[in-house]
Amino acid sequence: MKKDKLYLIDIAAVGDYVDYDLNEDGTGSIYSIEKRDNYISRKAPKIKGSSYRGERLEQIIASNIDNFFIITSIFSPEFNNKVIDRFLVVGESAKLNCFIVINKEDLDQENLLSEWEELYSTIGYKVIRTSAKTNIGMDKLKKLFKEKKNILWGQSGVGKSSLLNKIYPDLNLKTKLVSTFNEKGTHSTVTSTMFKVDKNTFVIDTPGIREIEPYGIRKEDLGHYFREFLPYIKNCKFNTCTHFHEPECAVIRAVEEEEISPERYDSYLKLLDTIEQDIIF
Ligand SMILES: Nc1nc2c(ncn2[C@@H]2O[C@H](COP(=O)(O)OP(=O)(O)OP(=O)(O)O)[C@@H](O)[C@H]2O)c(=O)[nH]1
Ligand SMILES: [Mg+2]
Ligand SMILES: [Zn+2]
Repeated sequence: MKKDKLYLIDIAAVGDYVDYDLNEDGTGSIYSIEKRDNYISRKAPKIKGSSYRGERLEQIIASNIDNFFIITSIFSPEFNNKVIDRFLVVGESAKLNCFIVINKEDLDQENLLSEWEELYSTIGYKVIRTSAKTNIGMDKLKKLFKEKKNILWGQSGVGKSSLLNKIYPDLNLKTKLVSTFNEKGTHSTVTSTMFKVDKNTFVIDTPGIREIEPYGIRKEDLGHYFREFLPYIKNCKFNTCTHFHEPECAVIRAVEEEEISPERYDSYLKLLDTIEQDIIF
């Protein structure tokens, strides 16, 4: 379980319950923030003011969420399983209900993604193919959103705002034309906003990001956020096993016996490599 951290880039986040006073001119002050049931975060991007004594700060994206929709696309930007696996680690470590949305389905003429779809479904994730252009999957998404607090997060340009506009046209969110969309990423959504779209249904549109680095995860815990590793982890010889070089590692054995996908294990190793061991809690 992750702990509340000392060093945050922002004090409050979308989804927080706060005590506040509002002035007549619309400005106000927040006095306190209620304890969060859960939250998702990442390491703040490497910009001025995003670190403290060399330590990257935590950026909280949203709190008190029911459903985490990881939005990806087939092209523009191109599908990348490594990115999904990183978002899944963020979602799993926050103990959220994670869904994988593969958008721009209209561009998948050759059904390129069926193997990925199968892999993630086998692991136990619900994968929803959508197209904000042809309306595929819109009903499914709308049903899943119902009576929940939902966050849509993913890389820039995958179509988060477009999907919300299709389902809830009144939102009228800003999106970017394909012709002007720059893969290096000028973002069309610039702040995270929560919308009440129904009596008990909320959706949070977020600015897309270029990179996702989970915050505050220890090397020996990372394997727990790869759901399909869980049945094997308890059989590793060492309970601090990082499933990398240790002898008698049940996860490595499961990869060798093709019970764990080599792509997922590769994602695991790459993430393991990015984790600094001396995290301040
Ligand atoms: N072909 C196709 N294009 C889509 C689809 N969904 C969105 N797009 C296009 O993708 C581009 C980016 O869409 P946005 O909705 O702005 O993407 P976003 O994820 O909200 O981007 P940021 O706000 O920057 O994070 C726009 O040109 C959309 O028209 C889709 O299903 N199919
Ligand atoms: Mg957007
Ligand atoms: Zn192991």
